[in-house]
Amino acid sequence: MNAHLSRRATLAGLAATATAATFATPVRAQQLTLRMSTPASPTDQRSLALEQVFAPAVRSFATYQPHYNASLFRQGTELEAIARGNLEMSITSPQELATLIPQWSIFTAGYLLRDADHQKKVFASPIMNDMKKGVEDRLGVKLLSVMYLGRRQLNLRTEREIRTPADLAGVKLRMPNTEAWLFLGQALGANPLPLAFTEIYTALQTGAIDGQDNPLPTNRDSRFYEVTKQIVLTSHLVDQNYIAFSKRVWDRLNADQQRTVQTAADAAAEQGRQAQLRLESELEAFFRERGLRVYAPDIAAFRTRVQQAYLSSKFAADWPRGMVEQINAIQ
Ligand code: KDO
Repeated sequence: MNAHLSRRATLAGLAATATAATFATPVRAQQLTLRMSTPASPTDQRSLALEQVFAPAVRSFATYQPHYNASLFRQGTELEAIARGNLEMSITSPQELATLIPQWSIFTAGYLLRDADHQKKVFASPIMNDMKKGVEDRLGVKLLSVMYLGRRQLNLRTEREIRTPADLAGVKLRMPNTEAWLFLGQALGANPLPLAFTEIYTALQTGAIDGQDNPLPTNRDSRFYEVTKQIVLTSHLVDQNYIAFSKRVWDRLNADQQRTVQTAADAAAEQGRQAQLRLESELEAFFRERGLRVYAPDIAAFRTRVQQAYLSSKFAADWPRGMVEQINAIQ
């Protein structure tokens, strides 16, 4: 806990230095390389959208340089890298933000956001202004746009049917390595084990874990279907990522360039969102053809248990007052 606090304080200091050191001369193409680090694969729809839409839009003043499969920075260390001035962009998540700014854990709660449209409207709404400003001020990171990863589903190598959270007792469920992610695994009724995204396939293959949770497009892209037997359609989290951009770099851009970056990020996020939605609607059939069982459990039982777990958790104490109700009210 103390280590956490001092890490937060250090990052706030770094971000302040970053802002003070900015200069306003417009940036030229040869000066600016936008290194983007992500654990995602190059064929993930978010990666494709950034390459196909974002990169060409900013080409006159910036070179977009993606690094996939966590090859530049380890999963979960990217925000710190941006805060320190060692990285320009990442695809971050509320779970990563929550490790540094606890109020962000509100978006790690299962069964809160309803769907992709709700997610997009919530991110654009004024209730997010303070949250976004907090990330800029404390980490030196601008959250440009929200990217839809999809509805997370359980994907298991075991055959036992899962109808309710009780059926997950003892199931070793891989989760990303943050406190908020591990809590989600526990809230679902499983025994959560932390593991980096890039290690999932081998862990499923060897039986080090019984399963993992990710949206259907990710399960296909990373070929998890080759080493699992069933997908349980819990839809427990409408998962979101954010295009994270260094505020230090942003402040070096002129107003036109800033507008271009913002528009390009929104357009890339939209392309990615539509692609993920299309894939989600097609992929159940794909997995069934490959021999997996794909079925819906008792979703009400999962929803009730997960929502109760979050509302009575220590995380909820950090959520901005009234924000759950405000999120629910956005149509
Ligand atoms: C994962 O590690 O399961 C996860 O889906 C978590 C997301 O927040 C996101 O970081 C994603 O991995 C990576 O981008 C890899 O697709």
